[in-house]
Amino acid sequence: MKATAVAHPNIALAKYWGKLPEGHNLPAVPSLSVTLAGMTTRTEVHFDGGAEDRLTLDGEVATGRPVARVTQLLDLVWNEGGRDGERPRATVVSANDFPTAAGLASSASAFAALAAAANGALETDLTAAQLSCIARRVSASAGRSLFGGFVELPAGVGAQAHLPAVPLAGPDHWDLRLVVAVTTEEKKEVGSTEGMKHTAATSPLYDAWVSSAPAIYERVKTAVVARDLAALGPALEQSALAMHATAMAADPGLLYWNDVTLRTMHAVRQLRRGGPPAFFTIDAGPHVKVFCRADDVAAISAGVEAIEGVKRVIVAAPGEGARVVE
Ligand code: 2P0
Repeated sequence: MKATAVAHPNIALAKYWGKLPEGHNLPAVPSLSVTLAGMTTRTEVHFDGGAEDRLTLDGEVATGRPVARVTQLLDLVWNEGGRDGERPRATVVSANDFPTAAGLASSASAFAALAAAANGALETDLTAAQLSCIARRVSASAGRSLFGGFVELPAGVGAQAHLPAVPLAGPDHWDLRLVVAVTTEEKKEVGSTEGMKHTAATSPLYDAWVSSAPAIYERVKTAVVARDLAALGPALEQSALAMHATAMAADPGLLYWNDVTLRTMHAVRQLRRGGPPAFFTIDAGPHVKVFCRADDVAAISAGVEAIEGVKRVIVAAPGEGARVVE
């Protein structure tokens, strides 16, 4: 009744932003991500009974929504795994070896690790696809971290509950590097769940985003399959900028960028003029994530580190999916 699993964050090359109104946390647009090596969430689940589930995150006892999401996920593993009766409550201890404020989607690795650990502890023998579907229902991007390498999450259709992410190519498919420019040590103001709900409800650009995102995603996918960075770069920048433009047009507008975010985008475009190819993406926060070839990572990370206001850089390569380690 006890197991430990690890999982890694992922960064979307084609962004997910917005959910279908039907429920089950179904994405309104398809996304494509790369799971990262190096940064790890390690989660132990022990179904040791008691009145309610308990969660310790990075050494601190958590309460409220994070615990409710843990309970939701553990209930799903119990039910989908075909276990009957009352689920024993669990003690969950989770820790990240990377800073939560660095915009590296710690909810993705957290719920992927939790799904894998719960499946191990309960011996429910759910497949990676089933666990991906369960994690996706709690946090959509977490569904992608069940798999390593390059991973797709299709858009939902209607009110289907079953929608797992799908592995496209393993971590060895393409030796890309991600250079994260950390632009502030402050935590972001508006969480993703809340931000996308607000965008869908109030942005006049939301319908245009939903109808245009699939074509951008197809360009990203074709470029990833062909390992074509010159084709991937413009598509991944367009995906991020279209997502942010849509969120900025909400009422009131969501502005995830700071001055360093904007300066870094311009500097990355300047760096690649005559230099090695490098392209940026930005999630629901102020940090800038720059993709480049492994051979160019020293030059690109030195260039990014030198941008005024960048606090530090983190470099990551494609990595493995979630797995039980104990
Ligand atoms: C993504 N993001 O595709 C996009 C781009 C952030 C910006 O998925 O409400 O934590 O839990 O499903 O998955 C972050 O949102 O949101 C995210 P929920 P999630 O990576």
